Amino acid sequence: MKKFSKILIANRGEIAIRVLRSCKELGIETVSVHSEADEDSLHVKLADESVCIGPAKSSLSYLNIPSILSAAEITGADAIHPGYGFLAENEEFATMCKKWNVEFIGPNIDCIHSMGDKIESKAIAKAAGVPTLEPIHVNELEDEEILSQVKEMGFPVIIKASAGGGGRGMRRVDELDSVISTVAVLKKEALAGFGDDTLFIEKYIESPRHIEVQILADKHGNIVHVGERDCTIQRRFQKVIEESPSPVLSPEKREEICQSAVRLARHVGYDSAGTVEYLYDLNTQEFYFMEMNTRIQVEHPVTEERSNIDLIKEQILHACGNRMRYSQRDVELTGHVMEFRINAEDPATSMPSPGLITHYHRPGGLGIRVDDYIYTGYQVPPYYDSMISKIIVSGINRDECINRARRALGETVVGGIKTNISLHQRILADEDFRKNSYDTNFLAKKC
Ligand code: MV4
Repeated sequence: MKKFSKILIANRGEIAIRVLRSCKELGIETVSVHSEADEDSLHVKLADESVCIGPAKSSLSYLNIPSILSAAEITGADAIHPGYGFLAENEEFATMCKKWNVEFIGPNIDCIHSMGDKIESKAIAKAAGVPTLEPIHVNELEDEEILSQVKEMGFPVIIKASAGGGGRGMRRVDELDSVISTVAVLKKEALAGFGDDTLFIEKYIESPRHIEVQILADKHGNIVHVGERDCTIQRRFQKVIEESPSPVLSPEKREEICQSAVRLARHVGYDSAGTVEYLYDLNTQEFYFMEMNTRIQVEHPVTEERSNIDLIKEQILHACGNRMRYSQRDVELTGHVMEFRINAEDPATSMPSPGLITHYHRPGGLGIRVDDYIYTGYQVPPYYDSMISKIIVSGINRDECINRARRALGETVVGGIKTNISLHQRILADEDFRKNSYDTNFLAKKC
């Protein structure tokens, strides 16, 4: 087995710790990096060594490419794991890693590039035979042509920025009179926000579920899927609860959606861990490709708990050139798993609530996994993402999972700051959630 000797982890919080754990089990030395605000963070204490890469502000530290590459150089790291967020899907960073002869643990640069553009990735998905919503290419058309094509498509439609994401740069439109004015507003917003005013229009799905498929691929053309996750419970485009299996898919649809993700991965020459996102239309039971995320995601533990596969360990081994240790037949998915993102935030307003954790008690018992980075006496800094912990709950079926989750969240104590634990408890008590009768509008309507 080929192995890196030292990996630098270019991230913080729970994901930095999560990556450290896989490195340690592989016998690989670890370097963490930290900002001036993170000197007391657990990812610094748990690594073999740590390098300060800049001030608190992430643009000057966790996003500071020269600083991170210098840290790799002086510590002799032969690879960098970016985690998620920050530099995980940054083509320039992956290119700089190659130039400085340090392995970027992720897919090849061509995949990062082509999947980073919504219009290009959609065209590639279509070419791979993956169902897509047919786009109207706004920037290539005169106003009159846009209107006639939208009329043919039928309302409602949604206008999206090609460079947008996370719900930014998109608007639903319900009548012809608003199309041209909304295009103008979104173009301006997209140019200011992403430096690119490319827009497209597609049919608006009124009652969608967000379903995504986990992919694992090596550098020798071997690709498997590790089942799907249902991430429909979101608030303002932030995922709140993720689960697997999706309770809305028939076995036949599940096989279809998972195989289509493998087809896309094969078509683009994918060679790492990745996720293909879909909208699943509850009214027609059809699924449509949305985007592909070329990184390990926050909710990867949901898949790990159902498959018993350490996705980050495999990702590291594949980056080093090893062959996949699993065939599709070896991937066995069992039970029902849910992940609850615990955020340092006011549950009433979703505003961040950083500060001193005066007391922390994490839940335990059968079927509970906690991926966190906080401890009693830790000061949650105000500069970064507000997620402090993920509680991952496994059960034999969805009912047991829900009842176990209510028990586990009830045991959890985070003193000194506000958290969204009460929001989770309200969702778990909701009749429609329990009956699996909801779409992506659930939290906007209810909580
Ligand atoms: C849509 C849609 C309905 N129809 N596209 C929001 C984030 C971005 N990744 C895609 N999004 C949506 N695209 C069409 N054609 C509804 C959403 C959407 C959504 C999607 C997934 C999870 C939660 C959501 C909440 C609101 C809107």
